[in-house]
Amino acid sequence: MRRRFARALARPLVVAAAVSALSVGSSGPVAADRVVIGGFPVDASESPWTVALSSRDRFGGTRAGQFCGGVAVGRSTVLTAAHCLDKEVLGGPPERVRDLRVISGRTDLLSDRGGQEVAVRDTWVNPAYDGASNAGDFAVLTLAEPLPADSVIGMAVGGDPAYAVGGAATVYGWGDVSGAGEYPNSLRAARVHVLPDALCEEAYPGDADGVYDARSMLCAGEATGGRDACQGDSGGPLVAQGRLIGLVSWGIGCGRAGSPGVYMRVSDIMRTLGWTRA
Ligand code: 4AZ
Repeated sequence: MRRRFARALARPLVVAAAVSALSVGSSGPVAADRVVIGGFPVDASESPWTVALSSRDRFGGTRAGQFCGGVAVGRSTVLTAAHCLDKEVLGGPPERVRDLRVISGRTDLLSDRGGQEVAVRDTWVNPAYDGASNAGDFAVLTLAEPLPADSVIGMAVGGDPAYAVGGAATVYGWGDVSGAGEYPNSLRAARVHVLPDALCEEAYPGDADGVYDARSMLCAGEATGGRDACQGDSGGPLVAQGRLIGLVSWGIGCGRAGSPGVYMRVSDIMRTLGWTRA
């Protein structure tokens, strides 16, 4: 089945139903071998810059209202995917979502303790974002209060060796672990590789699912499939050599050979925003 990136997110009730039916917590047997897709459990302290985007009003309280990922690049600045703030996802413009928050430093979404929840004071969605091609899929959130200084990750500037094809990278999130709507309660990570642009250009030449643009996007996963981001991971970090290189954005399905994950290229986000230094 071909699955567009925003489908599950656009139907929050599907997410809520899947959660109560499946309970794929880190203690469950299902979670042991399949995770983000093909991943493993991590503690939030190992990636303190990975945040959950949350609205309990919109997505229900079971998993603290988590619906997307994000990454702290400044104490009060979080990057996420533009499609996470689509009106189809949020039911209206982001400023109408009264309880839009980021949750930082919390591994298990079922626990009300650990880490902190910080209100989003302002949202800026890239005006060039195009939901048809998936171009420009990033947004900037400004927090009402700063996160601890050690919760911030540095961004890899253009030309950083962290972007090198073949390099190891890790993606983090609370997204679907199977591609069938199984949302874990605890944070996961998957080890992937930066793949040649040609693989994504071949996989996504420009049909209804999106167009791979090597300048602004980054191709990652495993050529043989198996490890990948999935629904609910969007906006979260792809990290290589300790620096942020990508934001989870889109793809067809999850973990399938021949359909790698597509990420926003962080160096291009920086260029667009006029951020010259990490
Ligand atoms: C999503 O909807 C999503 N396999 C993110 C990444 C991929 C697919 C879907 C890539 O958040």
